[in-house]
Amino acid sequence: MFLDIAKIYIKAGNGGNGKLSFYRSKQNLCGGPDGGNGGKGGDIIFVADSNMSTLIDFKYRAHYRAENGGNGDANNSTGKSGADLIIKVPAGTIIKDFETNMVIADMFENGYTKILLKGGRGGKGNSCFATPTRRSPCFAQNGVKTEEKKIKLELKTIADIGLIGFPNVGKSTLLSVLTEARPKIANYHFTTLSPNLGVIKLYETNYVIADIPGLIEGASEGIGLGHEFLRHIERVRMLVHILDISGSEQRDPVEDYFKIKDELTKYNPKLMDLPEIVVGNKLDICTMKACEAIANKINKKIFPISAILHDGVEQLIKAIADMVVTLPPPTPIEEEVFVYQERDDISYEILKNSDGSFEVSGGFIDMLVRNVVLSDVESNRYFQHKLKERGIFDALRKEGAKDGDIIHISDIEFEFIN
Ligand SMILES: Nc1nc2c(ncn2[C@@H]2O[C@H](COP(=O)(O)OP(=O)(O)OP(=O)(O)O)[C@@H](O)[C@H]2O)c(=O)[nH]1
Ligand SMILES: [Mg+2]
Repeated sequence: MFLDIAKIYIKAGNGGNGKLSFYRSKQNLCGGPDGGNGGKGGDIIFVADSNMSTLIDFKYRAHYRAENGGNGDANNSTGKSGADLIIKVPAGTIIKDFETNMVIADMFENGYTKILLKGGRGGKGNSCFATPTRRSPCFAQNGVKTEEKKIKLELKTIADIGLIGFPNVGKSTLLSVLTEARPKIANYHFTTLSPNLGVIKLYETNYVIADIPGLIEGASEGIGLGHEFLRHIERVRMLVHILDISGSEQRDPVEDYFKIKDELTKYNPKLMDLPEIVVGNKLDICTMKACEAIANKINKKIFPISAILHDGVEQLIKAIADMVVTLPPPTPIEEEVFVYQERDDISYEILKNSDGSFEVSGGFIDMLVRNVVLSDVESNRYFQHKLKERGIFDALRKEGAKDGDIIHISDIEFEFIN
C-alpha cells in the first residue's frame, strides 16, 4: 500500500533529574554532597532511505519518543543518557511543522540525516553546587523536560521524467516498454493508484521515470485521484504528456491536452515551465493524418507511437534522452531555517501590576524555577543569588521598585529590599 502523507508526533527524551544526596557511612554520618547529574535525553533523528517508497508505516504508529535520560544517583553517579530515536523515511520526504506548515527538512538524498529534536539536558546533582561557602547544598536541578511536536511528512517522488495524461491513455503501458517496471495495465480508469517508478538508461546515465496516476479535469481541486499526485510531478525535470490520439474513449485529445495543462497551472504555475514532450499513443488504431491534425491544433510536435506494438518508441527515447541531458537534476527544497527553538534560558521581562506589585517572568525565570526547590531555605538563597547575578534586582529598581514592594516570580512572592 502506498501513502504519501502522514502526521506524526515526535518527542525527544527528557533530561534526567540531578540527585540530592550526601555521603553516608558508618564512619562518616555527615559526609559531603554526592548527588550525581541526570543524563541527557535522546534526540529524534531522521534519516532518508532510498529503499523505502511509502510512508505507510507511519499510518500505524503516530507517536515517536526518544528515551528519557536516567536520573543521577548517590555516589556522584551520572544518569544514563537516553538512546536517540532514529526514524527512517523514504528519500524525497519533506518534513513540515504541522502548525506553521514550514519546511523543517527535505530528506532528499539517501543517507541524509537531520536531528529534528534535541534531548533535554540532564539536571545537576547537588554535588555540583558545593562551594567553599556552601558545603552542603540541599537542592538539585531537574532535567529539562521536552515538548511533543506534531509534524507532517510529505513524500514527493524524486524522478527525472514524469508520465502524465488522462486515465487509460497508456502511461503504464509506456512505462513498461521504456523500463523494466511491470505496472498494472488495464482497460479501466485509475488502474494506477500511486506513482510507479522505472529506470531507463540514456547515454550511460540512469534516469527515473514516474508513471503518475491519471489526471482529469478538476484534478487540481481534488477530483479523481486529485492533486495528491500532482505533488509528485513537482520535482521532475521534464514531462512526457501522453494523448490517446485514436480517441478510443470518445474524448477529444486536443481538449485533453489543454485540460491537463490547465490543471497543472492551477496546481502550481511553475509546472507550466516544465519542458515537455507530447506523445500520441495508440497509433495502431488510428492514422498518421489524425495525429498531424491534432499536432496542428495544439501547435506542438507530437511523437506518434503505439506503446503496445513498440512502434515509434526508438525515436521517442532519443527525443527524451536529448532533452533530459540538457536539464538540471532535481534539487532539494531550500529548507527554511526553522528549528524547534532550544529552550530560552536567558530572557526575562518585568511588568508592573495595577496594585503596585511587580511581576518577573520569561525563560530565565522558568529555568530557575525548574531547577530549584523554592521551599528549601538554601535553595531559595541560591535563587535570590541568581536573580541578583542576572541583574534582575537592578532592573526592578530601574522600573521603580522600592523597598517593601511586592515582587511576584512564578508562584512565589517576596518583598523587595534594596
Ligand atoms: N490499441 C492500443 N491500446 C493501448 C496502447 N497502449 C495502451 N493501450 C491500452 O490502453 C489501456 C490502458 O492502458 P494503461 O497503460 O493501463 O493506461 P494508463 O494511462 O496507465 O491508465 P490509468 O493508470 O488508469 O491512468 C489498456 O487496455 C492498454 O492495453 C496502444 O498503443 N494501442
Ligand atoms: Mg496506469
